Amino acid sequence: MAIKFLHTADLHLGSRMRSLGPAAPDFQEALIQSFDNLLLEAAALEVDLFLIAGDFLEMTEIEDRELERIYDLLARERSFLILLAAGNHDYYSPASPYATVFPEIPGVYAFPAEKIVRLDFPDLDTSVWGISFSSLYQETTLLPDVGSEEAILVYDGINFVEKELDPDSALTNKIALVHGELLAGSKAEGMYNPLPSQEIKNSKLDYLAMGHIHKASPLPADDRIDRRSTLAMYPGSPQGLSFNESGSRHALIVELDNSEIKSVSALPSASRMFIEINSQLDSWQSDREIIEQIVAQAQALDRENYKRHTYKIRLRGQAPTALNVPRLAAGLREQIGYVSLLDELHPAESVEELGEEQTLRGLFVRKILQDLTAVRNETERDDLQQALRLGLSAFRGETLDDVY
Ligand SMILES: [Mn+2]
Repeated sequence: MAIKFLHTADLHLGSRMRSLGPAAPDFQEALIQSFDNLLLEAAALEVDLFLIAGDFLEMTEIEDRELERIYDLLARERSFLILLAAGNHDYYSPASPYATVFPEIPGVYAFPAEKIVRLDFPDLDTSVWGISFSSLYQETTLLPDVGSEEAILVYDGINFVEKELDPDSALTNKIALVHGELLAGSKAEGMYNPLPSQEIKNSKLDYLAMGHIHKASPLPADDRIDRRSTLAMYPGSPQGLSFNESGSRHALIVELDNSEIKSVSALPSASRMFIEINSQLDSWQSDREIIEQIVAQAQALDRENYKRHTYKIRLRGQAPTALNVPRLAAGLREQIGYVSLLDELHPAESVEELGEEQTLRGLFVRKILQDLTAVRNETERDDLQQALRLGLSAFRGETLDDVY
């Protein structure tokens, strides 16, 4: 029988993201918003199961009011079940909400940490294995494989009912849910549940829903899926937490039919994005022209929602005369929201002429030009060009404390 499920992980709900400064509250809210959107999309797509492979909550940072909101979202009426395995940021303990409040929410199941549990869904002809982290670290492999179960629960449409252990009685579609680090080969060394790919390959699972790595696994083309092997995937974080997780993010929608993967597709999930833009400037450009150019670049990436994102913009090319970078940043904030500017501009003045002056400025320019002839890489060149430009600004008597 065919089933459809959503696979996500690493939501880190409740993360404070302090490094974002004034943008932090917007992104804290975006985390919860993105989860809410995923629940709504899952309903629209009529999935059977919603799988969360750990680091759902940022347990040491989450506020009680956020937890209440998440509880309300989980308790909202929906047509599918939510299954969760805890990771290193939200490990399962007797005091964790997974053990205290979650069991009261209908249709939500958090796998315990002390044993591998198999859940049977006879109506879906599907069994799901899973286990949670019990502490920050998990140095031995926990792969909830077919046959490794220590308890079986059968979903009767309302409750999970314990059944006698019978490993051979698993249903046709076989899925496992776990947080861990995928390793190449058969070596199993790591702090966060090392999962050797050889062991996964030898497993009897159809699909392994993983979490921990925030970068999504590449999507396999439908005609390239090895249907005799286990497909192990990371969906990546559905909402970026920093500029290390820039651009669009997604959850996975997987269709499984009689133990065969039919399709794996990406469901866009980020309500706000981290976006990096390089903008090439010319020395003749006015402030208005520069702002128009950068706004157009942001719009080209997301015409509808470009004002919701946060931007890191690298200014490159020739520095417009007496450019005031902080004022430019303020002008951009009026148009596109949170912006930080990285000044990587090159000086536009004729430095060779300046270098012939018998002045302190001439000496400074000659020294930099000499160093520039010996640079070993682009970074060194950019640094020297910026030093030259800032130095020349200082000689013109401009204040430097607002340059960044
Ligand atoms: Mn993790």
